[in-house]
Amino acid sequence: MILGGKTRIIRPLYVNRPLKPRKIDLLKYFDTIFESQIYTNDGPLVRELEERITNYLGVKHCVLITNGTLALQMTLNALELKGEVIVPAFTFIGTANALKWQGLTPVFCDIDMSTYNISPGHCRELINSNTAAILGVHLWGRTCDIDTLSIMAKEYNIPLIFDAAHAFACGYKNRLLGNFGDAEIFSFHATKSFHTGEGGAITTNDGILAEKLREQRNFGFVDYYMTSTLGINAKMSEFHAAVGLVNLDDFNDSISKSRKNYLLYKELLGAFPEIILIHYNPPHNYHYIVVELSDMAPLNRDELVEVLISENILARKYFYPGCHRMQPYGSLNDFEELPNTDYLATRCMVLPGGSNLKEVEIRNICDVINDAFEYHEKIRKHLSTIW
Ligand code: T4K
Repeated sequence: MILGGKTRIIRPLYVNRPLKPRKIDLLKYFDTIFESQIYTNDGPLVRELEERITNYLGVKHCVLITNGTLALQMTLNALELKGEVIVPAFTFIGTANALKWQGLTPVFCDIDMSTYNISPGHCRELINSNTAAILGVHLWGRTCDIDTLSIMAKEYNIPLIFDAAHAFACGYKNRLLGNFGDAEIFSFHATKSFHTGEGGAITTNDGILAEKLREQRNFGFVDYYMTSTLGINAKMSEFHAAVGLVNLDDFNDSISKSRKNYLLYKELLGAFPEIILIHYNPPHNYHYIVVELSDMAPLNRDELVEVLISENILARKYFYPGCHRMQPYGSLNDFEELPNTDYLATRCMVLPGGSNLKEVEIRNICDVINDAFEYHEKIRKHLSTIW
């Protein structure tokens, strides 16, 4: 299509279409909401979902929050951090922004090429007397080097927090994420493997922290009149919790479908030695189809994304260009050097994935990649006339 003609893909294929909650079950929950007239403020469905998530993850406490960004901010606030926080630049901008909104300074760390996550070696180099905490991100559900980071955090007596926004149902050494560091946060945004439409959670095994977070999410109230802390409104509504309860019933089935789709991609992309599909260790949610293009590929990442978009395959360049090159931290021309981050940010892309994708759609996507590589010279010439 980029060279003319018609695309074979009529329905646009998005990265991570949301899981559809079953309507009948959702309406039953809505009936109970209308019947009780409790719409929000720590209602029964929020409490039920919190209990089911604690059981699912095997963690002691789950505090549901309006979204993942606020979950991060609340955690940073509850830990009363001041100064610098070491965080990878290769993440969604929301991770860094949560720090900035809390008056903290993000100090961008490079990534380890074996995990694409925070490099423990570089992290250690960045620690100084102003370091208030380490914030690791389990990008695409691949786990950070939790053991090394835990030892380091203990050694310097600083909190360790994990942004597990992508990582619901992913595990590390026989335990599901949500159990590590001082606290972990999840995003339950519509695009995540498990979602509540908008939403998030903080999980922790620290009961005092969990109690503080519960008060904090409701303006700091401990009873009708008195507050214990600087609070905010970060409550999840009953309607969002209802979506979560229905989705949780179907979640394991959804993971199986995502895994099947991931494995089909693995088989078909195996035909292209220049495309590396990132590997997942089980347990994993298999939600993201992340590929890295080697420098031997006939088209580079940006060229291939352009071709895919012209064919209605809405691939995304997550997480280009890296937070260190984005406002308010830097710009495309004014940034700190982070060699691994800069390398990956120009070579990685996310293809449509998740449980909604059909086998024929995956086959079509791989056929388009095949054609794009075959006609790479014409495509490159064409793109050079429009870029
Ligand atoms: N930490 C990390 C590591 C994160 O990745 C995120 C969020 C956070 C923290 C913060 O968590 P939240 O505060 O968001 O809970 C999306 C999501 O909005 C964001 O949640 C996510 N990470 C980020 C990676 O992706 P955009 O701006 O790229 O989303 P958008 O609207 O372009 O949607 C992506 C694709 O999904 C589109 O191709 C269309 C499809 N889509 C999207 C929505 C919203 C649907 O099919 N239906 C929908 O309802 O940020």
